Amino acid sequence: LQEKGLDKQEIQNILIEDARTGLSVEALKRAISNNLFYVQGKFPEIATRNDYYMAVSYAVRDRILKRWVASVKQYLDGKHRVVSYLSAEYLLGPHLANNLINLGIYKETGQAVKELGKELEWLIDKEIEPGLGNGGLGRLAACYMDSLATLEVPAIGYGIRYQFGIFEQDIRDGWQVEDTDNWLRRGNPWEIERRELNYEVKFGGHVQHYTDNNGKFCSNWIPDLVVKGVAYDTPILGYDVNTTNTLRLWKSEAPKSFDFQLFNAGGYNDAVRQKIVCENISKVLYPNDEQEEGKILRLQQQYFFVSCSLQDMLGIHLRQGDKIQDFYKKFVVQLNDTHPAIGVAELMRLLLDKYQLEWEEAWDITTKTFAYTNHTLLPEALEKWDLELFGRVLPRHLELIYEINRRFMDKVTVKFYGDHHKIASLSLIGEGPKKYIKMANLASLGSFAINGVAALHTELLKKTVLKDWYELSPEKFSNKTNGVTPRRWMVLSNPELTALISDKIGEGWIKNLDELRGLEKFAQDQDFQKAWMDVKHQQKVSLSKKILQRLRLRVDADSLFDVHVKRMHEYKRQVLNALHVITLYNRIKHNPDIDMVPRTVIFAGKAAPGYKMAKQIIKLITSIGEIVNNDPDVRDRLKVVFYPNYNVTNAQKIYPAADLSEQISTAGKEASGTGNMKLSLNGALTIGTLDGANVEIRECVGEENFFLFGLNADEVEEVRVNGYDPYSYYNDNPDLKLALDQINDGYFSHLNTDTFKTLVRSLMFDDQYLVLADYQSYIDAQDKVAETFRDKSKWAEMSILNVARMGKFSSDRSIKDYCDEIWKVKPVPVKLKN
Ligand code: B1H
Repeated sequence: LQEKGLDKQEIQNILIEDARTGLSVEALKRAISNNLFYVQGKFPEIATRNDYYMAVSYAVRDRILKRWVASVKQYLDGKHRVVSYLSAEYLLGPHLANNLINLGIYKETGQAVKELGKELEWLIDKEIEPGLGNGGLGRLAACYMDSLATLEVPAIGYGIRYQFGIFEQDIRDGWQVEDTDNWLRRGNPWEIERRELNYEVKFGGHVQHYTDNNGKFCSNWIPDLVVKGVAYDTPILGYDVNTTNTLRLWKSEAPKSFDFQLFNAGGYNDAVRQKIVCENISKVLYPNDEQEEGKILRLQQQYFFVSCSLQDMLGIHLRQGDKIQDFYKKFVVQLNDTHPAIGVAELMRLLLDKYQLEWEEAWDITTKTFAYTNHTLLPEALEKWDLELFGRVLPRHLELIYEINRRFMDKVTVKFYGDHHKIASLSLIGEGPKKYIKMANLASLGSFAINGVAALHTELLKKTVLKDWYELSPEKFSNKTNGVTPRRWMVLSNPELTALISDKIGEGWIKNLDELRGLEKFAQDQDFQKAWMDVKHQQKVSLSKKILQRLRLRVDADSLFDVHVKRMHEYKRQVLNALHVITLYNRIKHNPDIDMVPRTVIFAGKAAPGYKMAKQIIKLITSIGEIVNNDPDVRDRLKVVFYPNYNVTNAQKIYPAADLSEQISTAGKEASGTGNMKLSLNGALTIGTLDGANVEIRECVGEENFFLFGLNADEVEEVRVNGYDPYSYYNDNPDLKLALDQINDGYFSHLNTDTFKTLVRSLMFDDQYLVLADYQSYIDAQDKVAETFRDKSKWAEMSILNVARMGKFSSDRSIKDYCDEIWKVKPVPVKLKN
């Protein structure tokens, strides 16, 4: 720099700047040391692993902040249209490695940390992941945030900063036990608290009506509780771009800390209690996946984050000097299922009561703003709010919903005169012993677009749950098949396969997943097949080590890794898989010398704490494992693993090691699935039903590379209509009968016949999810899997072809489709000024 003729001060400035933003090993090293010293107040001799983790993270964050500031400035200066994603869940997973990859400094940081005498992997493994979601829906939101940034689309994700995320699962005596997820206990270097950015949110009380001086009819909501929402921002950096979007999560607090003047001695206790009530709203994530919970606190959570978010958007819009009428041009608001659907009524309230617009104008703006994604057809997941409860929490919104509905019903009654059934079905309010509000109807009416998350799901939506809405407004409907981000789900979690692929076809596929197609021509190449299977083997060895560490169970890395990982749910049919395991076990017991393909069957997944049946299924799996894994007759031919605490961190270790992906839900029940995509992308072959996105995966990879079994959605319906009798399947199939009898008789439960009583009864006499009907077809498909696995070269070829044809399932493709067909937004490349 001296040679370039810069003076001392200028050089000094560059060095300081470099320590904040430089991407070289030297700059990173200096940055990490600086952070350790100046942010943590530590020096190497006394610094803990977490101190180093924090120091590295802050160093990385500095580099992201530079891009973040540039992005926000550019969005505001250019008045660009912005996507606002409203989601009650974001299942982000660990940040550090992902940010290093997206910044392109993984290697450099590894080297810098090494030169400081530590290992980067050692720090990455230590990270506590933010588990602010239940399963697929929350993880989808995280993949979409990654793709939005990578595609350089201006976007804000809004949600809740739960103090406790999804519970930690432990297995004791074979049963699930829950522990709280205190993810913030060591601090969170990835968020920036924005104390100055806060909004008040009202709850309860009553509404006054009056006519103002101009004769205008006005409403005044007098709440009995006011909560403050404080913004916590997490930068979301795209891959290989400067674009850095914002994930803005709201934390609830009491509006003012104790205002002692206002309280007498008795009031003090009330004040403390109020503070706790306020803070409770963002305290904990509801751990139910696809089971609605009609609790007041849940409604408060939904309204809390939606109100903060809409106030924030309106503020951003108006601060730019634009007309309130143009709000929908600035923001398009995507509803991630109905959890934020109250936004429709809230935007109406803000436009009417705060900004004094007329009804028609407010409704016009509102219905041009929102778009709604439906994620499930399961009736138990459809959100309904008891009207009386709703009115107690949100009295003004109840009035508004009545008025929205009154106007809508007027139109519908004319249009469908006499069709009472249809009119009642379209109403926002359900009648019955108790009235209730139908959130899917509020979302559908208030949105200009409605989409399902896989082709089959969207078709079924139009035929069932949203049939009347489809007939009313077919133009609103479209399909947007889910996708997953290849950055986290390949580059980060499977660096070995990433290297092998990039070696053959370059790195373009990371941003343009269709380029994987280039692998097709190597599918039969012997050397490539070998290298491919070597990588898989290496991953299986790694996972085996984890299993040994965690469960003290030895598994054979040469065996077929048969992987069934997802939330525990009856419709996902982990029980069907368990019946197959028992059947394999019985074959061995029947013929101890049987020549069979060795298998390691790996399950993982959390059960909602209140979901008895799902918990019993976990116990069934662990109980089968106890018998099978300890039976000397079995030797190395069969092992059953229940890997505890399935989360993003663990998923990243499991997917790369999978040979076989279990996607065996009852046809018509899984809206899409995304684990199916991640597993296939990592080279697993799928055994699956024609459900959710499986249908499209099979179309893409080719039917010859997919192990299909079971009834399709139409046949499932037909069986039901004709009167399904599970008992007859039990009676007619000796293998199935034996397996169920064993469970029933306590073969796997120390002869305790109570343990699985409800489970067996439910299967034999009810079987909502047609497990018994699909049993034989599943066993046959599994036998075909095993036969195919014997031919290593064939298997490798199929695996390569699977990966080569997964391009469609990148979340980049999903997001492009949303941008073009629903949001009408364009990329805004962000330039860095140096
Ligand atoms: C999905 C949910 C869900 N669908 C309610 N619905 C929840 C519903 O806390 N709640 O009340 C939580 C989650 N989750 C999943 O969404 C589908 O089952 C998957 O098939 C789909 O892939 C995923 C993403 O679209």
